[in-house]
Amino acid sequence: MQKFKMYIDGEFVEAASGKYFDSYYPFTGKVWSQVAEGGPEDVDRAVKAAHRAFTSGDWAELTASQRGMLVHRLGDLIARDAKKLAEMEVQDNGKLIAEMQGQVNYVPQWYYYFGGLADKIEGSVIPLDKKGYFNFTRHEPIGVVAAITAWNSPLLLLAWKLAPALAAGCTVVIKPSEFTSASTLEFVKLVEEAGFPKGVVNVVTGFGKDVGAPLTSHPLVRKVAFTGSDATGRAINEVAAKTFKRVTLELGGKSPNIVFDDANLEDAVNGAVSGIFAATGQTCIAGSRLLLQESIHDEFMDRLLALAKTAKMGNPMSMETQVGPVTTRPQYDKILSYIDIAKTEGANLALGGGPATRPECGDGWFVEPTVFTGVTNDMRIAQEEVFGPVLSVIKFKDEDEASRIANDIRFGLGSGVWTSDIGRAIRMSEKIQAGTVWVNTYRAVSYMSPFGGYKDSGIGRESGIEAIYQYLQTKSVWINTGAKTGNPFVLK
Ligand code: TXE
Repeated sequence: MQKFKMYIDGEFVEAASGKYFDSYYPFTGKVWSQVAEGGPEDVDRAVKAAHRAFTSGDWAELTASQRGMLVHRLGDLIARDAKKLAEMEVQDNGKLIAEMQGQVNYVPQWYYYFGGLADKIEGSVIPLDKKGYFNFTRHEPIGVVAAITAWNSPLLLLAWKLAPALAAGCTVVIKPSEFTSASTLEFVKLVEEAGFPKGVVNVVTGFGKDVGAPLTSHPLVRKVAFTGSDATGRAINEVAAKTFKRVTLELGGKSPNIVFDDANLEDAVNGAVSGIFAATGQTCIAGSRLLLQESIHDEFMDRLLALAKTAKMGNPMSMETQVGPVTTRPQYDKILSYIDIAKTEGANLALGGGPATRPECGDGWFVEPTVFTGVTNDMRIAQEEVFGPVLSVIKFKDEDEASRIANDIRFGLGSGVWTSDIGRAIRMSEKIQAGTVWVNTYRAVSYMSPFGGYKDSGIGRESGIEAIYQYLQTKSVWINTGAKTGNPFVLK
């Protein structure tokens, strides 16, 4: 049985408790490895190491260009080992190898982009309204960052935090999900190989209450970057507020995917299926509310169900598989409980509706691709994040009603609009309250484009130039070039 230690101050170490916990392969439901079970003592050691590395020593002495080159080198090493890292992710989260290979192959781009940005962060000279002073600004790294990630895309979600944090000059303590720690611990070997000084990147593994909570409340941590549930995001925000930490929170969603009657229906059906069944629906941007214009509802549903029925389930390591298992046993139970909720709420079950018992699914945690029609937006199945392959279909009459339904929810992460009318596309993109609007496409992301949520879907943005400023703080420097000191009792 493979055992993974945590990584603190440049060394792989056991937890202070000496304990390990089990990690499961979702396709078989069996334990495949064990991970060191950290606690508050390990968190304290890691944060102090990160603080030391931030305040003194080699990292603090590097120029921005040198820092950027290290970050770039890390990207090269990930590209070299992408296959191995992707296979490890599949072991832990059961997502398809086809999806994880694509994802991990793309991860280096975040390190290249932010590595390149490291030495292009310029302050300004302010054209002051006062004579006799010179005023300029500097952008300085904020300090020790806690990066807390979820289980659905461990290395991608980490790259969104780590690449800008390191490029900015911060040091980091990573807490991966207890369900998927292995790939992060394999990845951190590359951090060492790239030549980052010890203490700059640390990984403490364990559970939310034992590791996540003490990390979030630690006085030496200046910023928390988190991806996960809105409930945990809220708890983190409350704790972080007590010590005035900055936060970036990427929480879940219940994204509307809206199809108008002038859309290319074949493309829209593909977009709707990819929006909810790709990654077994376990993505924060899942298009889990499909809004269909009344006039095309029946034809669209015929086509969608025909396509969804062909989805191949089974071994996530096979390139043929299209829908894999659910990542965790609690998540499997949660999805099934939401299917029951929808049934009792009176939604019409049009497809699936329970555990997958196909032989190719073995003992894995599989749920049949499930579709409910006749959903109204006030039902729990329309309002709450399921995070699984469960689609709610809602009818609408016109643009006004579509945008009203789309926005009648506390979330605002992703959204899709399918139409051939450019004016309508732009109008809808203005009306929808969400951090991303995709027009005639769905589930596209890039290291260059800001990503994040409106409303309860989060705070701050990841990716794109603005992401690096979430790890920087601005200092204003005033120099007297000849102004009289004047009356000491009044503001200058
Ligand atoms: O999430 P948690 P879970 C949603 C999805 C899913 C639900 C639960 O709806 O069904 O969340 O998943 C750490 N202080 N998303 O339980 O609890 C935890 O150890 C600090 C959406 O996995 O949010 C893990 O590392 N940290 C999401 C991380 O938080 C704490 C992706 C996320 O766990 C903590 C995944 C605490 N008090 C699930 N408690 C997305 N936005 O994509 C836990 N953690």
